[in-house]
Amino acid sequence: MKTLKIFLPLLLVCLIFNCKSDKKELPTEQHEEKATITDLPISIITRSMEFQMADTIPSGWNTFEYDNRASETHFFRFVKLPEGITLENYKNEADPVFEEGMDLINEGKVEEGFAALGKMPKWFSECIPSGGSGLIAPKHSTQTALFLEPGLYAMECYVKMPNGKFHSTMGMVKEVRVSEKDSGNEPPESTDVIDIKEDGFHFDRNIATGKHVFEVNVINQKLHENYATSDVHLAKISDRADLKALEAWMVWYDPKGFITPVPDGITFLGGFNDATEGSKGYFSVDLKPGKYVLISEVPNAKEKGLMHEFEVLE
Ligand SMILES: [Cu+2]
Repeated sequence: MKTLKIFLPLLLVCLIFNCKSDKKELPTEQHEEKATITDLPISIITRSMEFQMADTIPSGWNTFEYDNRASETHFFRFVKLPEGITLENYKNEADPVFEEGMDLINEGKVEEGFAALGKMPKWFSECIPSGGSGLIAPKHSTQTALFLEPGLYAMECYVKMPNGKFHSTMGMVKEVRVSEKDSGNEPPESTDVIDIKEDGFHFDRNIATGKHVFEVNVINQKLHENYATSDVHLAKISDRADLKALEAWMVWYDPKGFITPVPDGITFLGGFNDATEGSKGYFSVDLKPGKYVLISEVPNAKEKGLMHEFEVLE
């Protein structure tokens, strides 16, 4: 476990931080229907196990419209790479370490698995989680507004396939250049605020049906046992959903965690992925009446205050 602790910060930082959503201009008819963020969105499409997106985007505030047309739950996150490191390093030096570690854990060799994860290259700890979307269900789309500094980024999804392989090792990793040119966009106006503090989520209200733009403020950030940081995923929960099962599923290094299919009765609707303390991001959702949960991808989310049920009223 000591080795895990050594690599976790890297992993966590690199894997877990990311996103904010921004604004976009939708076609008129859609504009009326969506909880808009603003300005022209940057389109991301997944049809299977890939990200279809521009290779270079402006810096500053951008809204990302992530259209998950695949049959699996996915997400995207941006990790700012250290100077001199490219996606090739990420794919050739970091991803295989995760794969080896996860394979061993899946075989029941937990200590060996964590020891393998400890072999992460030194530069990995210098990666900066820069936000991203929350998990998004198949055939759903989500808008996320993020503030990105210029630089080179790895964009990835590390949900696992039913065979235990990370999506990132199956093609869901992409190099993105964030240029010096600023988008000129302002952050969106929010309808609801979720603060992440030392004691978890601060968001207590039941809210009304309709369009919402959630603002997520990372006031306090921490690295959890699974090297993940406190982030936000929103899911609609049906009466048959087992929230204990969901809580366990959110932990990627559990052989049954972060693997598809997601637990029964859970539909993920986006959120705000790992980001550094002091950062902020937005995501928009058109909410229907029913029960929902906000949850972080960390162990024991409930007792950490990072799992919060609420209701959307008519
Ligand atoms: Cu994925």
